[in-house]
Amino acid sequence: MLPKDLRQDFPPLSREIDGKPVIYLDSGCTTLKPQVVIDAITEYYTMYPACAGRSSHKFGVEVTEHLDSARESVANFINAGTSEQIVFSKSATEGINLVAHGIDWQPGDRVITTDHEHNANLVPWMCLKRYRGVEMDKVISTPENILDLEKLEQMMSSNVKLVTMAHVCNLDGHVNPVEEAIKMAHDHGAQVLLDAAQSVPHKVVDVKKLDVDYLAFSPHKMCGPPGVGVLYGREGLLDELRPMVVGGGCVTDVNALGYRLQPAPRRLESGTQNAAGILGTAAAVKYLIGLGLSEIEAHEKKLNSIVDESLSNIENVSIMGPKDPQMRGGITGFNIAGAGHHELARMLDQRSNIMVRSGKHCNHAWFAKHKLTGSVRASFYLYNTEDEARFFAEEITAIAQNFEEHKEKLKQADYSC
Ligand code: ALA
Repeated sequence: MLPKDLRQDFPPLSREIDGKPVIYLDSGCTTLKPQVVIDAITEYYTMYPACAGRSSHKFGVEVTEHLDSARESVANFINAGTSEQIVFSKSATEGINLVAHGIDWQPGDRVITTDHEHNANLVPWMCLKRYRGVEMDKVISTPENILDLEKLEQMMSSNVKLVTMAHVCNLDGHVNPVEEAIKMAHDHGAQVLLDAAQSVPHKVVDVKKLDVDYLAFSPHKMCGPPGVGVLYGREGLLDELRPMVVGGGCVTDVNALGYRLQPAPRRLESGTQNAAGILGTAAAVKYLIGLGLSEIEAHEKKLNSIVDESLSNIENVSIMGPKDPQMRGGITGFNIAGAGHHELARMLDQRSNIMVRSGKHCNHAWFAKHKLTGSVRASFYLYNTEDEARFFAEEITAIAQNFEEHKEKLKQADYSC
């Protein structure tokens, strides 16, 4: 069980807007940050606001030590063998690009991804296809939108260099069978990159147990600050990636003839690092470990089941992904027949400060393929309560029963402000 008083850790949850509390259900996009994370960021600016890994004065040494220890915490969090296997980038997107542009692609090499990837794990491969001639294919998912292992097996061949997929889908929260996919890819001599932006914040992720080659995730989706990403690489692999960005920090030596790159991770971290963000990330990791990832996962599933109990009985509501809410983590993606997703999101916001995301959720290709203009997505996290889940379900039920009337009110409210 999560502690009952943890909501006090999140300053925005004490806000009231128009006399009503805030119900934040957009954690799949970015989470709220607890005070300990805000404090860690502030500590950098107030105590040792220097460059890490550069200057030998006291501030420089302090910040370098804090960053080294942050790298250690992040490595332990996902059970990476050593902190050298952790690269700090500016986002998970950048981490994925470091792999995409770092691998030594040869003519005829192929990448296999899936048909439900977020743009961050699709556009980099499209880009390789467009500019470098790397072949790229997508596995068509099962009717429940899950990775189809049989189809993946049929697509594997000796020229597949990399298989990549989301660990957890950002549209509907389903977990892909990544252990089986990783084994299959390795049996065919391919490496695997997991986009773990929607899994690492919500469940125990152990890179050794997964036996994965690369894994990227986003601290800002797990109580940390934006502007930092994490890329994990299996021992030895990061040293083989060609740096995408070079300059200060990635070299041991430069002379008139050339340069010598540092070993990983620094060869992939050119430029001054986002020290405040990395220290905030370490604080977020500590916070999540203190609560327990298994407890967080169980809590989110409970909330999703509460919502599902009501929504699955409403005729004009269609929920995305697997039928069983236990298979959708903390995400409820849905549509109401005849109702616009953006209108629905604005209604929830205007009526009751319920903040959800609407649209294509940076997953344009999936919506294009299914001829849908978008969906509404409620994404729960550790600070949401059962009462909030029930209230959200009641609000959707009320709107679904009489969308047109609510739409009228939305228009009036829009014109009045
Ligand atoms: N990946 C983010 C989301 O799903 C942007 O909302």
